[in-house]
Amino acid sequence: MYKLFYAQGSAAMGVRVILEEIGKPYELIQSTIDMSKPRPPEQLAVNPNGWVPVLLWEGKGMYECAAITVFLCDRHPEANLAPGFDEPDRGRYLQTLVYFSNTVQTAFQTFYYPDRFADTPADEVGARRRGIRRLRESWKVIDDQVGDNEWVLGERFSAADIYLFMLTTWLAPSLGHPTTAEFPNVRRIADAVMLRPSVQLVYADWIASRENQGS
Ligand SMILES: N[C@@H](CCC(=O)N[C@@H](CS)C(=O)NCC(=O)O)C(=O)O
Repeated sequence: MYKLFYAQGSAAMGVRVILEEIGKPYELIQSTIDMSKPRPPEQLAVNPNGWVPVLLWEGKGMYECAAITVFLCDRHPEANLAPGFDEPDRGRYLQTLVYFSNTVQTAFQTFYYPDRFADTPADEVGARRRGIRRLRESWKVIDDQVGDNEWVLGERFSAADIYLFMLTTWLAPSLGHPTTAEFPNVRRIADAVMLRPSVQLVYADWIASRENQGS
């Protein structure tokens, strides 16, 4: 049985979608991304950084969303969420997951956690502004990479598409972020991923609030 330290709106939601797709039993352990609230000690024991997702299984634990994604998809090849070691798309799959993690997510962090990137509170406004510009730059690279392809890897759906969808849900145009309308290839994939039952379940609240806003 997998256990996932979880918080609404966080990167743990993408991991939960993958667990749903795999179809094995899992348990969510409620955590938080609220910086004023404590994290469960069991979560901190695995990830002293205090962020989610954190996955537990068979007495072991790990963190980092991209690493958990690779780990779970390799452990459950029957779910067909990732190219195998010798398949031609394996390189692009790994490249995209790592790029999402170290470049697109870092752009989001620069905006959402500017104190981690700015030396003084006064510098945080600039960090946020740079974060928004970096979002534009890094999403454009993905949009160009996708081009006319149906999915991130071309004709084959994969966990990289789920990851892409999760990251698009963090774009907040009301806060000055770009909208997915600027990245039509990304948007096409995100819209298709949203139709999957796993995503409808995990993102039900997000999908409902988006529909209420008429977007
Ligand atoms: N590099 C980590 C980043 C995870 C991350 O930033 N998680 C956020 C929510 S999306 C979080 O837990 N924030 C609260 C905190 O940093 O304490 C990953 O990809 O798993």
